[in-house]
Parts: sequence; C-alpha cells; structure tokens
Amino acid sequence: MGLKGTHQITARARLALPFAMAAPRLLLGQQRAKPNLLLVAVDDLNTDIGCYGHAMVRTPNIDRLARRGVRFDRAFCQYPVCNPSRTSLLSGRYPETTGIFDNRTNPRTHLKDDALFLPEYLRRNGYFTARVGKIYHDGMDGPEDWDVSLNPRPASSLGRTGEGRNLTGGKFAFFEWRAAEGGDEDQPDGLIAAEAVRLLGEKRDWPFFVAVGLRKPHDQYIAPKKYFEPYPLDRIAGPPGPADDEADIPPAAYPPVRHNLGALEGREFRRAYYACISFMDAQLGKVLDALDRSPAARNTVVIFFSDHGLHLGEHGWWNKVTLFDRSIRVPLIIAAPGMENRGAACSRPVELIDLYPTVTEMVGLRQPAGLEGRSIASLLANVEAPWARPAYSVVTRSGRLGRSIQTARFRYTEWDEGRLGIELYDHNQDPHEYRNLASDSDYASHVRELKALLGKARPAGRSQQQ
Ligand SMILES: [Ca+2]
Repeated sequence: MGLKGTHQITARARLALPFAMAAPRLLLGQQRAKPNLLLVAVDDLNTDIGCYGHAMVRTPNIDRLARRGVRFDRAFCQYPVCNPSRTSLLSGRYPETTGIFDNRTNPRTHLKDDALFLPEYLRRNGYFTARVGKIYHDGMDGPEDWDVSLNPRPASSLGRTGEGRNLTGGKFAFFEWRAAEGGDEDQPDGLIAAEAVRLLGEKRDWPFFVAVGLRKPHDQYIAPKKYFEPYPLDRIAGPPGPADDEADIPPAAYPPVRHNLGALEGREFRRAYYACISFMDAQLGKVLDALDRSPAARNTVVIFFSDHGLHLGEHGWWNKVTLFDRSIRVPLIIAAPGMENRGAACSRPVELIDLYPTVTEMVGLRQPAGLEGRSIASLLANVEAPWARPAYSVVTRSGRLGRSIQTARFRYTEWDEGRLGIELYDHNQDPHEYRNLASDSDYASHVRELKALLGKARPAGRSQQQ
C-alpha cells in the first residue's frame, strides 16, 4: 500500500495572490470564529441508503450523520452526469448558464472569469482549502481552488483482482463488478479516507474547508469482498416496476444506447452496487470518526451529498443521464454543531445549486455575484419553512434539452420544449414514476400550471445550448 500517481501539494504563494485572497488571512482573530466545513461528495450514489428507507442496504455511517443533521428527501442535481452537475454546484449556476453539458468541457471554458467557484471563494476569504479525491470532475480544478489537492491511488493491483466479471461480456467496460482481494486501502477510496483522516488531524490556525470526494459506488463496481457478504445473490431482487412501464415513456427520455442486462446480470449489478455503497459508507465512517476526535468537531459543518443518482434497472435502464427520480434525486445531509433539528427530514424540493449560498450563509460570508440557487439554511432551522420554487434539472439529448421540475407533488418534464414528449408523474400516488399522466385529461390543468412553472424556472443563462 502507499501512494502513487498524482500527489500534489500546492505551495501557497500568498504574496502573489490578488489582494482579495491575501488580505483576509491577516484578520486572523475574526477568521478563527468561522465554522470549518467538511464536504463529502459521493459519486453516482442514489438514495438506496438505510436512512432513506432502503430495507437492505447497510449504511450505518450515513445513517449516524443523518441522526445528527437534517436529511433532505427531495434534493436534486441539476444535471445527471458528473462534470455538468459538479460544475453547477461549485459555480452556483445552472448548466444552461455554465454551458457545461458533458464530461469533456472544462468548467471555466464558458464561464471564464465570470464565476468564482466555491473553493476559491472560501480560500480568498481566509479558509485553508483541501481536496482529497473527486470534487470537480477529474482534472477540472481551478489553479486557485486548493491549498492541498490529493489523488491517492493504490500502488499495487491487488484491489483489482478477485471474483467478478463484466456483465455485458466486455461490450461496456463500466458493467464490471469485482469482490476484490486486499483491504480498504487497496482501493482508491480507502486511501482517500486515510488522507482525509490525516488532514482532519492536523492542527491549523485558519478555518478549514476539507472536501472529500469518494469514488464509489461509481463504476466499475469493485469493493473489497467483505462488503459483498451482507448481500448474498439469492436475496437480491431484480428491478421493480410494472411490465408495461415503458409504454408511456417518450423515447427521448432515454439515451440512444440501451444496455439491456439479463435477469441474472441485473441482480449481480444491484448486488455489486450495494456492496460499493457499504464500502463507501465504511470510508465515510473513518472520516466522521476523525472529525469526532478533533477539537474542530465543535465548530464544523458537515455536508454529505452525491453528484447524481443511478438507475438499477428501474424503467429498463442501468445508468444515469435521465430525468427520472432515480437519476436526478440525490442524498443530501447537512449537520452543524448546535443544530436543534437533529435527525429531522425535510421534504421541500431543494437543489445542489443551493449549497453554495447555503455555505456562504452558514459561515457568514456575503454571496458573490451571480449565484442562481437559494440558501436552504432556513430549512435547517425549520424543515417546514415556506419554500415556493421547484427543483430544476436538465439533460441533453442529441443536442436538444430535456427540462424538468419537481414540486412538492409532481415531476414534470418536457423534451425539446415538448416536441419530443412530455412526462408528468404524480408523486402522491406514484412516487416511482410508473404512470405518465401528461395526456390524462384529469391532469390537464396541472399540466398547464406546471408548464408555466417550468418556464419560470429556466435560468436567463447567458450561454444557452445551441
Ligand atoms: Ca411508465
């Protein structure tokens, strides 16, 4: 074990920084009072989590974090793919404003200097900022974001050996699972947790922003074999849903290439995904334990979220990139010292884009210009506080946009302004979105209202998708 690959520590060149970055560090007494931030970003984690009501998946550490914070039951990403979602969250802007709709385009290509990304903003305001693992999509960090940035990788290949297979006969590389030999630290996430533990154990004079990006349960579905043990294959069911579910789903709702796993392969996929969740959860536990051991625990806000969800065969789909609840709903838990609402759940529709203004409010900084989300701090104090705006998410299909909103009751989606289809799901009766009611005359007035609401939810983005 040990570290290999990029292991970069950026030396701070304080005097070379623009005035806004260097000056606040001089106000040390004032900065000391600011809360620390521990941000834990998970990759491709849907809400198949104990505290979100999953009957089988074991997540004792996410669950204990939820007991000391507020769990958001209707939190949504803005785009169900890594880079667009993370760019939106970290810039505080909707994808139509950032112009980032794929994993290849650098977040700063379209935004240039218009946006101050969250890590850089905190660093300019006196925070020690450290990243370990995946926060931006890989390689997309800005030059002024971090004092420390680490990408630990196992030195040996032991953690890539063990029982497993590709579920598509090698056709799609990401459909590989493996119950791996070796221990936690033969996997990237084990090393990421170890580095996070080390960072949280360091004494420092400035408030910290430690961002921990855990990579599982993202494909490939590899975890140490002990995490597969709670999930014997004969106890794993196939995906739920009526046989005719797809009959009322517009083709545009799906990406063009379908994977169509067989029944056994589907169950193996679900099992490996669950095992990866439990492995990730165990790494989170090490990080939370390290925080608990630290004097900083008394003054640290913990934010736990995933960049988007994942289908495990629901609606006949085994990936993300859709606007179904499975793909765009994410776990979100915020725990702060002295919180009165410990263990509460909030059902207001909130968005990952809301995190940036939430953080600035919680640490007492003014909002930088251009943020398009709203602080959810009021919901941390009162989970039933008034909340009018729906959550807004988009995805591209062959250069055209699907746009979707979630209200307290409905999910409403238009593909290419409705030209390629409309979907309406009544979550009061159909939380799993099996019956598309868009052409049901009983819902015509709802469709009219939701269409207007969707129009209002669209950002006045400066960089519209062509
Ligand atoms: Ca259906």
